[in-house]
Amino acid sequence: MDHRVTLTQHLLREVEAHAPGGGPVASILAQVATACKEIRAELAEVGLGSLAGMQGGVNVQGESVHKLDWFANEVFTKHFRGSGLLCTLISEEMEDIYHLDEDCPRAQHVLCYDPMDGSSNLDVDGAVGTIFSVRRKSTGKTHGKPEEVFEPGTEQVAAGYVLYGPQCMLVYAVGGNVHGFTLDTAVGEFFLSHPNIRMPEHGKEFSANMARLDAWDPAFREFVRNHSHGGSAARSYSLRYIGALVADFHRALLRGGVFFYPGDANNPHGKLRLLYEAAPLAYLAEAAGGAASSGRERILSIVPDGLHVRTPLIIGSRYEVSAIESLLAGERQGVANASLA
Ligand code: AHM
Ligand code: MG
Repeated sequence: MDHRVTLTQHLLREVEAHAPGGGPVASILAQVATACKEIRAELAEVGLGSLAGMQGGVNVQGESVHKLDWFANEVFTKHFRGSGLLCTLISEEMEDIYHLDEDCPRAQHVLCYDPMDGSSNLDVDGAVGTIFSVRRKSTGKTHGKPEEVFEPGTEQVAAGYVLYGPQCMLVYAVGGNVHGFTLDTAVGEFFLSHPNIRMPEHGKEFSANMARLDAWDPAFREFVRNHSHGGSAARSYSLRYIGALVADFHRALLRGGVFFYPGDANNPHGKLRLLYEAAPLAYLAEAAGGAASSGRERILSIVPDGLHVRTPLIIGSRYEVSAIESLLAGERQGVANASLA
């Protein structure tokens, strides 16, 4: 039987080699994987147990909380409290930072995460995910405060996601390398299945909530129209939308193409959160040779000024991301010229 590389073996080798101070980062990612296995086990049984349905109440974003949103967040806090691995947790489900005083003297890192991404899919047995990002804790005045993570996404030292689909996959990036693992449920281990993932230069699919088309910048409508079958562009696309960012991004990572969630007049920054959704996936996309933009700037350059700030997101293959950026830039130029005329 061929030797199979476990996630733990891989982390010890890869993270030590590529991330400064790699040892703790490898342990953090291994602990994230353990937490996600616990979440996955619960997801597999959810229709039979007591975690189906809504928790009641809304989170900091004003969104209804599923019992599994809450459960998944608890799994993370439980696995890291007292572990000595992390100083601070920042989650979509917690308004404030979760500072682990007792772990801080030793721990060197902060974890930003969305424990249950795409949770509206839970009611229909659709794909959901977990997104995670590791940053170094600050040693200055911001230590233990939200401002600790008010740094651009380039400061991330590792990022990744788990996709709870027909298979459970964990994908992580560190030091410009992206690797994917598939959970062998019989063994309870993630094994390397997708080494050195590279995002195709362009793809055949785009992904967006098309019900919002009329609310977006005209540039997005132009992209869709030009790239529809019979449109003016050389390439034409099929539309794919799962409604869980992890699942839609995963498809773009493996097959190429683009996902976008623009802003509109009511929500100029769109829906997706920078620290634990856009920035980690942007880190992965760039490491795999793809791109991620807000339409105005590189996602990894944006400096957050709050834990739950949002950003428009255009992410995927370089060709498609830059095609949309060019249309947006052309539109801004047109507006500027019109105001001068
Ligand atoms: P969530 O983290 O609260 O589940 O919200 C984020 C999700 C993303 O997974 C997905 O890309 C997006 O919301 C879908 O939004 P919409 O239903 O507006 O298309
Ligand atoms: Mg989310």
